[in-house]
Amino acid sequence: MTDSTRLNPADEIALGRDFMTLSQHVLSNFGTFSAEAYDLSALMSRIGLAGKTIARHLSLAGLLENVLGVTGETNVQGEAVKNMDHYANRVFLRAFEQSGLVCRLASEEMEKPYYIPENCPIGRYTLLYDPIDGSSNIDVNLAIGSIFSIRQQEGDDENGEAEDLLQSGRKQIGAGYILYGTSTMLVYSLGKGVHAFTLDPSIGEFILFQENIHIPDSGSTYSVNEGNFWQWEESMREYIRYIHRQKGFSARYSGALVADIHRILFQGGVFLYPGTIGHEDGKLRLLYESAPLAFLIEQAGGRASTGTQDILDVVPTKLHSRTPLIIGSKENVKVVESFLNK
Ligand code: AHM
Ligand code: MG
Repeated sequence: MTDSTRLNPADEIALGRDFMTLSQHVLSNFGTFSAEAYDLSALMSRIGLAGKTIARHLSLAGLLENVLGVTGETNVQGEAVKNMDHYANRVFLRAFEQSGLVCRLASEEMEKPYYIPENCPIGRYTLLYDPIDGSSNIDVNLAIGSIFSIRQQEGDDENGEAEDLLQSGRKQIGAGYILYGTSTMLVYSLGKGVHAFTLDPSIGEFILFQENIHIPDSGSTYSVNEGNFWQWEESMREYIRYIHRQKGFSARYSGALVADIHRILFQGGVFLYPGTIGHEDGKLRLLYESAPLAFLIEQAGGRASTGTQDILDVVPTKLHSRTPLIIGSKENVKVVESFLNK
């Protein structure tokens, strides 16, 4: 007689893998079945749903109308809004309507936070996000991402100015990104390590790819837009000249921060977006780009700095504040800082 509870070893392994889904992982990562663990598991699951919906839409770009191209509008940053920016922003809002989880969302594409009043009595969290990171890659079918940051909802923000969000990145309770690349991946941290998932489209689930990722302490990739060379401070130029003289370094810059950070998370190195003449704080926004990635990279054992201060200690003056970003392996970040602080 065969034991009806057993499969052959290969099937058992495959089944075990398929059942470590994102929501399951959040629960096991917490190690408790507390209300908070269930809330955050449900919240991550909704973020995953937004990612799946965006990935599906992107896979049909060029076939459907209004996936590529621009809407004709300009966002609060003064940038042309792409159809995908607009769509992905709406996807996140819809994913959290009637969820009871998130009272308020704030994103790169909205001047002020978006409230979901029916969620507020019980929704204890604020979600900050960049719906599409690397927008210039959309129309040429290259990798792009979404970035998210989870904070506790504090106060009632009566005037809608989100002043309670003007606090350092240490206030984040979770962060991560979704990478729409050759496969769709979701990487998250809730302050207990960094964990990566790959979307299996055939079952519609993010399945664990690797947990407790540790970024190498140093790496040989540097990722920066060298087209800005003459717009930088001399100290930054000196660092790049130094890199050019080192053996074995490779430049890798994709135009999407999420994709570049993903490479560095797994292989080591440093990503830089320094200030430029007239834009001393650089391009990247603190609350929903730099701070969440800093949270994630620190959790993986790396560092994120403005050049003079840890990114997670920077207090923004407004919702859409920008900051210079130097992020990656701790040894590489230290070398950059040594040039900038000479
Ligand atoms: P976006 O969110 O509007 O796409 O802007 C952020 C992107 C990053 O993904 C990328 O690293 C950077 O802007 C590229 O900017 P540049 O073209 O100036 O190098
Ligand atoms: Mg962005």
